Amino acid sequence: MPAKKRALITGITGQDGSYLADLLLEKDYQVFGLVRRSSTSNYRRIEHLKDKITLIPGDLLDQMSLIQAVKEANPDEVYNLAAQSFVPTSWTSPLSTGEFTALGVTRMLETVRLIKPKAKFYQASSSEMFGNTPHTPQNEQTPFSPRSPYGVAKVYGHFITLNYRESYNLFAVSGICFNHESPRRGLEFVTRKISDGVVRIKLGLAKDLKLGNLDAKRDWGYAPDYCRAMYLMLQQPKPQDFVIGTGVAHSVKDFVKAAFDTVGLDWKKYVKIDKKFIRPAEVDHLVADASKAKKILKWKPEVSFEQLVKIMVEADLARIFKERK
Ligand code: NDP
Ligand code: GDR
Repeated sequence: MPAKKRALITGITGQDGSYLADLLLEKDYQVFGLVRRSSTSNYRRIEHLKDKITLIPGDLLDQMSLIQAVKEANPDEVYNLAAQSFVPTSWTSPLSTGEFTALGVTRMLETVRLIKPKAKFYQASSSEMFGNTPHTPQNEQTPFSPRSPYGVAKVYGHFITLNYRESYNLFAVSGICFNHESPRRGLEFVTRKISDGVVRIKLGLAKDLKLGNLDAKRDWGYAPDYCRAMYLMLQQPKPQDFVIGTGVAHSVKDFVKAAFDTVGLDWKKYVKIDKKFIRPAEVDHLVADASKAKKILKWKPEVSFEQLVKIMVEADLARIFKERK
């Protein structure tokens, strides 16, 4: 029997890391996940996988821990998903965001270069790198114009990945993913904040939902679809970068309306604007041109915006209902 393929995922406790682990296990990989210590366990997204994966302690800030992790996992594929990923936090903690989200990528690349240069490397780049670009839709050629310390850090991570590919001939690629959501999305991101808030209002547990800018537009897709694209990128004969998104943009208001409609409530009665959630600089409108991924990876999203909203609201309904019992 051929040996199983081995994958190391950084950020395995996050939304994407958990779905990617599900996918790679389905494909019969041996999955290793880098986990950093925190005072309380943060394994809820991978609880169902704990007997099937190997967790390795480590931190993007600690080069030695990364070296140990790559030695132990001896991976064929490395997915670098770990980052400080919440845009507002990047203004309150710009330096640590730079350490995790920018320099952390170099630490992972250096580790791979030194310990396992044949491993294929995926970097989680972001549509936030496009920021306030005047070009719509955005593809692999669109110039970057980031609007937050997070966006700036991701641009660094993107270019250092490209540079390691060109300087050292590593199979290192970036997926420029647009927003992707799911019932496993962190509660601070707008879609999950809305699906959770709507359910709380419906069940009489909250009176209103406080949000920031309702006019921003994003290209929202379903996280497992994007994890499939990450996997496909590392199965290609040559390393190259891809934009991943649905090609359809909706405003935050559209998401709000669709979510309230799902439970039969009028959003205008419940949504309040709170200045606290308005950002120092906004990214107004992002929408993907993923035609390269469609052509080369044969990738397309399976879940529509309307289905996504329904999946998220219904999952929060079921969860909160269960918690209350
Ligand atoms: P999450 O915020 O859900 O997960 C982030 C992960 O990074 C967590 O597992 C977290 O661990 C880990 N992490 C953070 N700092 C460190 C560190 N210093 N050392 C080790 N691990 C660390 O993000 P997503 O799953 O949503 O996103 C995955 C990646 O994709 C991120 O890089 C994000 O920036 C990027 N991205 C996401 C998009 C999206 O729409 N979801 C779109 C484009 C890019 P812990 O549990 O300990 O906090
Ligand atoms: P984003 O996602 O910044 O695009 O980054 P987020 O869901 O935080 O914001 C999307 C848009 O919603 C507006 N908004 C609010 N946002 C939050 N979080 N909370 C609110 O109350 C609120 N009200 C309005 C925001 O202003 C913004 O315009 C996500 C992250 O996953 C990044 O890591 C990733 O790189 C990008 O998506 C692509």
